[in-house]
Amino acid sequence: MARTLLLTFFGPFPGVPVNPTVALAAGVQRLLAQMRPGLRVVARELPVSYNGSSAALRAALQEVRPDALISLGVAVGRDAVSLEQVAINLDCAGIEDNDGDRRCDEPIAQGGREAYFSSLPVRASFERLRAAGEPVEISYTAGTYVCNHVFYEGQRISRELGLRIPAGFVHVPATCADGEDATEDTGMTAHRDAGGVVRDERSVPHLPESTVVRIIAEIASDTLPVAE
Ligand code: PCA
Repeated sequence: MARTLLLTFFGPFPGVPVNPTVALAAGVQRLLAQMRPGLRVVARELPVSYNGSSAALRAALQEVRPDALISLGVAVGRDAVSLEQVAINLDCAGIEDNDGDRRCDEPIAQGGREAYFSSLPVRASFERLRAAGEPVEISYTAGTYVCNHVFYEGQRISRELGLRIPAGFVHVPATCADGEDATEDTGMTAHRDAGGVVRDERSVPHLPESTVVRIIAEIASDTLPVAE
């Protein structure tokens, strides 16, 4: 039976008028259809909302019952694709979510575990991709905004639904079309709470979209390897 990957992505949020994960998810779906024809990829947009993302993620997990979950988000200012290692039980950001909800030091799940580690093959994918010269890193904070929230909820809700699946989060830098100037201004703001790195607002690092698509497809393929 074909195995299924649930790939989630986000739309715009304050400071990010165009979220690169929309195009990346579509690109990953296309590339995996070639690379791994036996793998079914369901891509779903989640709202950039604490409550809304939990509800949408639960509905998607219940409906799709995937064999793996990879969630994507942008962290403006980073210069490598980040395999996130740890999700923490905390919502706290200086910016509102898209429902106008601003949170400070609130637990995601009252009485829930303080943290979850990614169950994607983070170290193995990182080592393999780095050896191939790809711009990747392991990150130990996914921030405290909606991306960390979704990463935490992916772990918590999949367990609650009895799904024993690899689940994790990949943060991507700003992207540019292939061949475009990699430091072109995109009108994006780097928010530290959203995993961003605030250096020089005028020179946000960008990676070519095709590079990021390739890296995410490789991570997906490592997560659900071809059955023996
Ligand atoms: N990045 C934000 C939320 C949505 C997104 O793409 C974050 O890193 O929290």
